[in-house]
Amino acid sequence: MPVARHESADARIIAHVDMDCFYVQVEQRRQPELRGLPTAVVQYNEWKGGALIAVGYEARNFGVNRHMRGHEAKEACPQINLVQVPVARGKADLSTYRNAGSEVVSILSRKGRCERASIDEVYLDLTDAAKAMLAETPPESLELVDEEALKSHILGLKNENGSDTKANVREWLCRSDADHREKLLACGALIVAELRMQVLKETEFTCSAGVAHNKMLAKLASALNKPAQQTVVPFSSVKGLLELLPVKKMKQLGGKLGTSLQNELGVNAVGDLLNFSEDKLQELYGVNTGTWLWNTARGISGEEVQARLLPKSHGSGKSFPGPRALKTVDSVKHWLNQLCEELNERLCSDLEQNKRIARTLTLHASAFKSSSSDSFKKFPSKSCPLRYGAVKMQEDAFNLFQAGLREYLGSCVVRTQGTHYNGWGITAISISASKIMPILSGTCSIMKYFHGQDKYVSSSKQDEINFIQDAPLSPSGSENYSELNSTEPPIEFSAEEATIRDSVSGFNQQEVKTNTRKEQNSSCATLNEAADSFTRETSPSLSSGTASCSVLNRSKPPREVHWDDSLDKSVIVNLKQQEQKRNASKDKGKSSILNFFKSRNTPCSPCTQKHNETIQNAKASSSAGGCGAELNQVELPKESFFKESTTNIEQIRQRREAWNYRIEDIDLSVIDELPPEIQNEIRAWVRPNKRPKPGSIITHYFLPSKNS
Ligand code: TTP
Repeated sequence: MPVARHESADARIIAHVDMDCFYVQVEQRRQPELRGLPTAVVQYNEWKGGALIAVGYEARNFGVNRHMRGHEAKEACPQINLVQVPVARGKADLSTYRNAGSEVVSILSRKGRCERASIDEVYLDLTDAAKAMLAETPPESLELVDEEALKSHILGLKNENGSDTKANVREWLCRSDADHREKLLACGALIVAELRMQVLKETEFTCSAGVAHNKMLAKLASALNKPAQQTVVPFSSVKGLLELLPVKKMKQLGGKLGTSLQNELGVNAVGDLLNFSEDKLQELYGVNTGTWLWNTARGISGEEVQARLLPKSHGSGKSFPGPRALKTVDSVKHWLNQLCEELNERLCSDLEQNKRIARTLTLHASAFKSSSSDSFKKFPSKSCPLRYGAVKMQEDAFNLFQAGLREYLGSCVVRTQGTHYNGWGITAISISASKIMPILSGTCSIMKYFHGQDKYVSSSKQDEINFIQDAPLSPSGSENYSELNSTEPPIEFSAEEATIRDSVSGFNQQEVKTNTRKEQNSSCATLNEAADSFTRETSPSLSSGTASCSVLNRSKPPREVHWDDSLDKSVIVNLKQQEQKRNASKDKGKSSILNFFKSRNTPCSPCTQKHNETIQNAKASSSAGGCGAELNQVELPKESFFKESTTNIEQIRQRREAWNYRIEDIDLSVIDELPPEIQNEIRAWVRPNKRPKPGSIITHYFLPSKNS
């Protein structure tokens, strides 16, 4: 549902930047001999030449469009170059495109708040930059205006009597009698032109942009003049822009709501909405949507540009149209395994580079039943707490699938194995990771966890995954399903085969900034920093009596579907594996985890220092070897740091105070979801007459903050 937001009276300068035929440009940069030639990118599946997913502008001149397959494109334009999307694990691998998008974002974000809205589009809030320009070098004072800015399309600016267009634009940009808001808009246009030139210079990519007073108008404007152009929307031309705009072209109106406006109210253009009062629209569509429609008709939108350079979710999916539908449990399992491997790799990379973790795993599928009266029934989407590690994720995804299938078939019994056709088929399947949040180190991260975690996070046993949430498929059907947030633009799932464009779809976490940082420092350092959090967060497991890093051994089945388990062990194993690959040549035989401990010279607290010392000691007694062996050998002496946790309540309180941690800060509603030993201890805090159980491990959940 659209959300009506109050638009501030202060002028804002918002830009929407959209790359031109993005995948084609990426391929043309990779193969410069394709530049200037008709080119399109086709999907992995080769049936009829593969589905076109991106079409270059030279090819568009021949009538080639995205709804064609390769063969049709060849008919329309025999000389067209069809480049196949890169492939990994039997499916499209979009990492090259995501990374290319990151390059662009890193440039655009230099001038203002930047929201990465999809793999190739970005919103920018340039209000501050525009104000600064107006104060320091107002356009009217400029002797020379950039050529790129002079090519701007200013909506509503008349070019009378064949006058020089650029001269007109120059005059508009440099007006001294314009009102403050329009002057800021002119500054915005100059800034965006400069940014676009910079993008071209640094990445060789062209982009188009819209510059307006809000996101909605900027987005509409960026599509008006492509490729490599920009369009500016002064207030005075908003009415003209919306007057004839087909409702279905407006963001949020492409689906059922737009159809309802057309069918029920005869509203075909956004401007037609002006005929309805706010009351009437509220009466018909509810207060919020009614107000949103009323505002939209007037070009009013208070939606903020969110500071977001990283994706809100990651998704991986594949479709199996027509005869390729998956009809056996085994085939579904095979593909789920591929998707999970990819997703896990991306999540680990996100964790390593951005120190973010995802909380929720969701499975979506499109299915059919061969004999059914309710053949339109949708395959229910299923979610569960996300556990890191490909194997765990594969298990969970498969359990989600089975639960969905049971519900879909209306049967309690579903074969868990088999190569036989059972009267159902899967035509698309995807898994996504959402509720991604940063992990901060120490107490802070734990606090965040307690306050930020979803109430439904379960601590149920691994094999009894709680299906905590049925995430419905998007209204438009099966295709938009890597996105869990309905306010986001839909993600298109291309007809043949798709790795879903993550929500805010599909760009990678491999932020250029982070990459640059990574290049500057050693990748090990990044990993170490990430592992820092794990050290703390793994403490409960490490201290649980049998205290040993053997818990990191992947072969040991996990006890619970719970945050600490899902994060610590397998993530470290994953990170370790990644780093081992990188360091294989120079660091043979050494464990990255142990390297990490070794490299921590500046402990943030006495406690962590002891902790690190303990592990260092343990390391000293361990021999070099493979990951599992080495980690298994890190036997933690029971008499050391962990002994502290068995002190009496007074000591705990003192330590707690020393850490500046307040018990009131614990969200008690999540206590039941913690491991039993932690529950006992927190309850003891809450009811101080009850002593914590010996062998307490709570201290490790509330490690000192760096400052204390
Ligand atoms: P778009 O921005 O929709 O299109 P585009 O950049 O190719 O072309 P335009 O200049 O008209 O904006 O999509 C960005 C990329 O996303 C596109 O290059 C390929 C990919 N994509 C898909 O994989 N599947 C899809 O269904 C769509 C629409 C795009």
